[in-house]
Amino acid sequence: MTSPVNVTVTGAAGQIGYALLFRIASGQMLGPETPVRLRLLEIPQGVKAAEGTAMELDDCAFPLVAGIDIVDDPTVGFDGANVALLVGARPRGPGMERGDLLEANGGIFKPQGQAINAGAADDVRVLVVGNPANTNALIAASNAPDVPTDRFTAMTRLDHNRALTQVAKKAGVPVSEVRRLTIWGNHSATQYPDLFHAEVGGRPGTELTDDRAWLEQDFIPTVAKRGAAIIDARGASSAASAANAAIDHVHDWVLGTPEGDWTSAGVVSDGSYGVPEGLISSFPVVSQNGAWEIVQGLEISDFSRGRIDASVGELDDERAAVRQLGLV
Ligand code: NAX
Repeated sequence: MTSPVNVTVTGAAGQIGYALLFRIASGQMLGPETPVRLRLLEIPQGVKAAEGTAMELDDCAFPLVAGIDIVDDPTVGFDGANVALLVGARPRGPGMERGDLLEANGGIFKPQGQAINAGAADDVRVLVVGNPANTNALIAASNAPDVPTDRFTAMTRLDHNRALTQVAKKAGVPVSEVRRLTIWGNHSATQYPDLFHAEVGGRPGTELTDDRAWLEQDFIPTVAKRGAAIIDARGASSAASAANAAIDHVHDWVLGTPEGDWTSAGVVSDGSYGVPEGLISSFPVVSQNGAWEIVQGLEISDFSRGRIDASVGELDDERAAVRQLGLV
């Protein structure tokens, strides 16, 4: 057996943390041969609940778990981390403006970036789940100058998975027959789920995009507003599906994406597709040899261009706001 991989999960006592840790521990994220040492990072008020989660992890007697630590200091939490899942974040409170939200999250992701820079393992891979995920990832990356920026990613895999199922239902095919779909831009209501390059049941996705009424009034808003629909139905935000997406993202990052398909992830832009360099934006990506690569050469229709630009514009505004706050 290989030596254990150090996995740090922030917000470990929260609802996504609770859905996530057991799946990591069971081997679903890094594979059935890879032992994990779990580090649960919480704020002091969350430590007791995290201890309860750790007790339950103990009670599962997972053979792959090499140890569990519970900490409230990011410097300790990220020391030696190979995989860091940044789930804990500050939610938007009543009357909070976007600037206040970005500032509050800067207070979390700036010190976490610094702690990753100071002590994480050389091969650290970071996935930011906590919202606003793209800009939180940008803040963390900007405060970790010694870590390559391509190790910082933001989660749009939940949006990708949501889109897969909507398309499969519309076309009456299994989810496994929907390929090469893309989420572009920000993990927010401006995100753009793109079907123009998709293959659905062996047929081109444009057979679906030709139905503009469905595309614009049903598919795109259903995917983009799914989070709000879940809150409305469940009385709580997405948790198990968010944890599942985080597992998928890290699994594919480390172990590779399937041949002939791609997925979506928030990765640092190299200027591809006109997305300003340095923004952490969702793109079509493949993972090879443990690194994400943006899929190149896709033709972008006028319809897609407008939608991508709108979402990327929002990311640009967020970057300007956190620059002004001195966070990046
Ligand atoms: P919860 O409120 O259940 O849990 C958050 C946990 O984070 C709490 O236990 C809290 O004590 C902890 N925490 C807060 N600040 C921390 C810090 N500085 N260090 C360590 N821990 C800290 O939220 P949950 O439902 O688990 O959601 C977590 C985050 O995921 C939220 O920001 C949420 O908006 C975001 N989501 C992102 C999604 C995505 O697709 N990218 C989808 C699901 C979810 O909405």
